[in-house]
Order: sequence, then structure tokens, then C-alpha cells
Amino acid sequence: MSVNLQERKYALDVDPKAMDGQDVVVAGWIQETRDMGGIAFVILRDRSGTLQVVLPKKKLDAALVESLTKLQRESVVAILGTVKASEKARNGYEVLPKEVRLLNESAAPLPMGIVDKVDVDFDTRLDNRFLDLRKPEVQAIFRVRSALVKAGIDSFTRQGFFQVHTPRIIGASSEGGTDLFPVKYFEKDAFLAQSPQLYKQMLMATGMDRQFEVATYFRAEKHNSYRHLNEVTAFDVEMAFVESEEDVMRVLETAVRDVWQGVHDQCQAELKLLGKEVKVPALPFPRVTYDDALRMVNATKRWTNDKGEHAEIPHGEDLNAAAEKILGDVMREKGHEFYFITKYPEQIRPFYTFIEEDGKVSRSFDLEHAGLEVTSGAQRQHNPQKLVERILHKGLDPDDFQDYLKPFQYGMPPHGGFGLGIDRLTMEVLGLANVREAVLFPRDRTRLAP
Ligand code: AMO
Repeated sequence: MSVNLQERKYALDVDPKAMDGQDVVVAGWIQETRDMGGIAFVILRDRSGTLQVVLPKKKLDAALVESLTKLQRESVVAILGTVKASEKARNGYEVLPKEVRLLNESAAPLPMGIVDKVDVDFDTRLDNRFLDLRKPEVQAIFRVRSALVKAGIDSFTRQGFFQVHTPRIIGASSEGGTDLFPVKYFEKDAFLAQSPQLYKQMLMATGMDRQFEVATYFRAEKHNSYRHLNEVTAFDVEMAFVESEEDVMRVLETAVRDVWQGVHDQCQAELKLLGKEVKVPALPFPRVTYDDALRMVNATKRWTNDKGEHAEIPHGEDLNAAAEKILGDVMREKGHEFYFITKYPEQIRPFYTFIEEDGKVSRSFDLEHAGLEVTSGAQRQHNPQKLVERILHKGLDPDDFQDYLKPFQYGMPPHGGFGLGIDRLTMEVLGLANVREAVLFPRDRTRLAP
């Protein structure tokens, strides 16, 4: 046997009983070297965990010992060695090396430590994300995120949705706002997509009546908060032939329950490492109307206005972060982590939202988790004349929406959908303090690198 990377085993896949005395190839980063004189130990780390390489100096060739012990920490090596079952060693075995292949040596000093107890600030961690991600507890976040995305895709698929991909470069705003990143598109002006909103609605006119996308939203919002990003990943979902927004909410709550269940079932090792527990929520989630939400927040007398005075939230104003937090506390006292806020006033919802005959109340909702919005959604306006009226009412120009409006004139069924933020879901399922912790390479107001 040689140090062949194709034969490589992960530290945790080496079974000390079954493989005692056999040769094995392991590979990874040198986390630590301990030289005790007559014997040295090297701790090797791979994505599954760590293993101990034992180097009894008298028994081994001096050059072989040196080839491992003289390397800088975080150098990457592959080792062919013999498995020695040992109850004292971590994972119940050690590896006695026969041959070492240096794959790449690390420079020193490291920009930040991997196992050192020294606290490193978040910016330094993000600046050196490739090193930060060598920490098992940081990697665990992204394994949970991966399981979460898979559970979401599986749930939508089970519920009869199929996956699509819509453009990321668009010619006009999709959310009606100004928070757009301009791009030069040959001779034309274009933008990075704020969401797949207009495309997923156009698809409702095709008969592809239940579809979802794992979408990226680009938002040029000048926020600098623990919950805002400028590049967002979300499940973006649309379905046709709905009676009301209730049909959409049922799909959403089922998916969210399935996502929590998936993380609970698939990620016990990661949750243990992170010291977190996931409680799968019961269905249905409570529905709180916007009016009731306002009443509940106002009754606490905790909300303050811009001037810092205790006040009531003016009717028609969106719930800001502070109001959401207060409502989150009230709902938690009632035993609910997840709850919908429904029936928002028309003025705080986008032009594509379905408005009731009274012209005031919209068929829209947000899904909240413990005081944080994780989803916005609604039934949409499918009547072409009313949709144009809404566009005008919002001060927008229907001419900018020609391609979007066309399918509405040739048989558009009633439809609705939602955007469910994956970054925020990951943050919430793990109780992370900052949404950036849930993103490999976050994009925010100041960060464009790495
Ligand atoms: P909205 O803009 O509310 O709705 O976005 C939907 C969900 O996406 C996530 N999200 C964000 N997460 C972090 N940082 C941000 N800046 C950010 N912006 C959005 C949130 C949010 O609830 N087209 C509609 C959806 C629809 O009606 O189908 C939309 O984009 O979790």
C-alpha cells in the first residue's frame, strides 16, 4: 500500500476493532504536535474530527519522525500507517506511520488560530474564513444549513412543487423599490435581481403551477444590522389556483415544520457540538392579524417612537424590529415560537399583492420566528386591470412592467407565494446571534471580500 489519496479514510470512519493492525491512509491538517522526548504525537484533523498519530522515536526512522514533527501547524499531509487500537487515544485508536506525504506546508504565523482559546473578533474570522471554517463548530453550522436546504427541497417536492431557475440579471425592479444594484449589460442598463418575484408569477400563466427556486436576492439596502444581508438566499415559492393566502400559508408552515424536523433528525452530532436543541413545532402556526399584532404590542407599552418616547404604533406603519421583538416576547409567553402576521394594510405591501374589495386590507402575511421575520408572502393580484391600477397607485410606471403584465392578459389563474429566507432560517434554527454566522462569505454594507 502507498500513500494513495484515493484510499483515504476519514478519522471517524476508522473502526479500531475491525481495523486493528491494518494499514490505513489518512489525510488532513496538522492541528498540534507534542514532542515528549522519546515519543511524539501529532493530532491530525479532517472534516470528521481528529486522530492521533503516534511516533515512538526509537522504533521509527528519524527522517520519518522529522517529516511530521518539524512541519508548521496547519500543514496538510497524507499518512500511510498502521491502526493501533488504544482505549486511551481519542476515537479509540492511534496511527503508527509508515510513510508521510507532505501535500502542502502552511506558512507561519497563522492569521488566526484554529484551536487556540484566544478570542478572535468576527471581522478577523470573516477575513480568514478558510481558517475559521476549519473549526468543527463553524463547519457544523454549514452542515446544518445543508440539511436544512435539503429538508426544504424535499418538503416542497413532496408537496408537488418543482424546482426552477430564473434570471439573476434583470431589466427592471421586481420589488418596486430603489434598492437595486445596477449592472452594465452590454449597451443596456440592468440590475441584479432583488427576487424572482415577477418571473415566478409569469410562470403561473404556463401551467407550471407549483414551483420553487433556491434563489439569491440582491438588495442594495444600506442596513447594518445583525439580520440584514445584501446578498440573500431564500426559498422562493409560487403556486396557482389558490382560493386565498391561506392555501399558501399551509404549504409554508408544512415546509417549515419539515425543515425543523429534518435538522432535528439529520444533525444530532452538529447540534450536540453547538450545544443546541431543536424543538419541532406543532401545526398549524397561530395566525395573528396585523390589527391584533398592533394591539398586542401597544398593550405592553414597551414600544418607543423615533424620539424615544413611549407611544402606540400608528396604524398603517410596518412593524419595525423593536415591535417585532416585543410581539415575539408576547407570543413566546403564549408558547409560540412561530406565528403568522396576516392582513397587512395595503400601503405597506408591494404592488403585486391582492387587495380586498375595501381597498384597505391585503391578502398578505409574514411568518415570524421569535420576533424575526423569516417569510413574506401573499395572494397576488391576478386581474390585469387591477394590477395596472396598483402599479400606478404605487407611483410606478406600467410601461416598465410590459413583459410581466403580458401573461396576465392571456389567462392568469389566481396565485400566491412567498419568500422564505434560508440565511435567517439557519440563524433561527441554531439560535445564532448574527445572520452572517450562517453565511459562508457574507455580503453586507461594508464587506465585499473575501
Ligand atoms: P421579502 O423582501 O420580505 O419578500 O423577502 C423574503 C424573505 O427573505 C429574507 N430576506 C432577507 N434576509 C436577510 N437580509 C435581507 N436584507 C433580507 N431581505 C429579505 C427574509 C424575508 O422574510 N417577493 C417577496 C416574497 C413573496 O411575496 O413571494 C420578497 O422578496 O427571510
